[in-house]
Amino acid sequence: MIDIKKYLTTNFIGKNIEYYDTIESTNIKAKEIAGSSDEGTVVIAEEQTMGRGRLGRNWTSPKGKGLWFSIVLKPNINVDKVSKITLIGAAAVHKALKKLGIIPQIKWPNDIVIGGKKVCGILTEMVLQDENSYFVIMGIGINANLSEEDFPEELKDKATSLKIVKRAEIDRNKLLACVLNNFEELYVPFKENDDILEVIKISRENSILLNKEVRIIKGNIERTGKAIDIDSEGQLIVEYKDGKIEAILSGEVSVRGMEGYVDS
Ligand code: BT5
Repeated sequence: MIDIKKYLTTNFIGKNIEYYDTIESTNIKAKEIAGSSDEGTVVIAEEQTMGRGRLGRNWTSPKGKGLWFSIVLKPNINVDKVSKITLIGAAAVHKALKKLGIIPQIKWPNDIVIGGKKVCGILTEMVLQDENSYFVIMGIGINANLSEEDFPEELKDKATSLKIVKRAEIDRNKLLACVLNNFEELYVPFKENDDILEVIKISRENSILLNKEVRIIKGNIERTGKAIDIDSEGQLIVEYKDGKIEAILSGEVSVRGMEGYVDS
């Protein structure tokens, strides 16, 4: 059972919670209810039967073991700024894990990784409301209390959980509240003043990509270069072999040839 009220210090994130035992995907449900829900409404489920990653991938979401949730956001921002919300989510999760005594790494833009294995993924989607406005749904999956046997075979050497890392059961209520508290603190300056200074600092300082060789995959075009920075807009700056520099706003980025890190 998820009950976080006593740990929440937010003004609007998590004030309304829709809690499900089993659901297809919290992102799908959040999209359905976005129009009739207040900003900050959180949809959470004990289990997802069709948990989703980016580009139609699956997200393994076994019952009672993780934190599978989505937040309804209504920022009044241009479409090109939406990808920053994923970085805000990653920074909020990073801060919460640090409080648990874990120092994870962030794989720009949407993964949190511990010891080379993925522990959290973020899927940010937009829902068109009318011609000029849309809502944003940010879904976060955190592997809290999964054991080795809860992961399907193909994820066993790519994924981990907080329980595996800490060798102890995690208090999901405290962790979720902490993520939501951190998220609101980082989201409000962004929403009001387009300020993501702290988010960028966290992204840079904990990046698993910076100064590493990366493979940039866009559709079926693939290029290799070195990740040299995350700029103040949250873009990944990549220097290609031919010396050309590109700022990548979002998209598919794979890490190549890094010891101990298995790409997902
Ligand atoms: C993501 O996609 O990492 C975004 C995951 C978002 C999940 C949340 S849960 C709540 C909300 N509701 C949803 O339906 N989704 C969101 P991507 O970067 O495309 O990574 C997907 C890949 O991660 C898969 O192809 C697997 O290789 C791997 N994967 C799947 N389940 C995993 C898990 N539980 N832990 C670690 N890796 C996993």
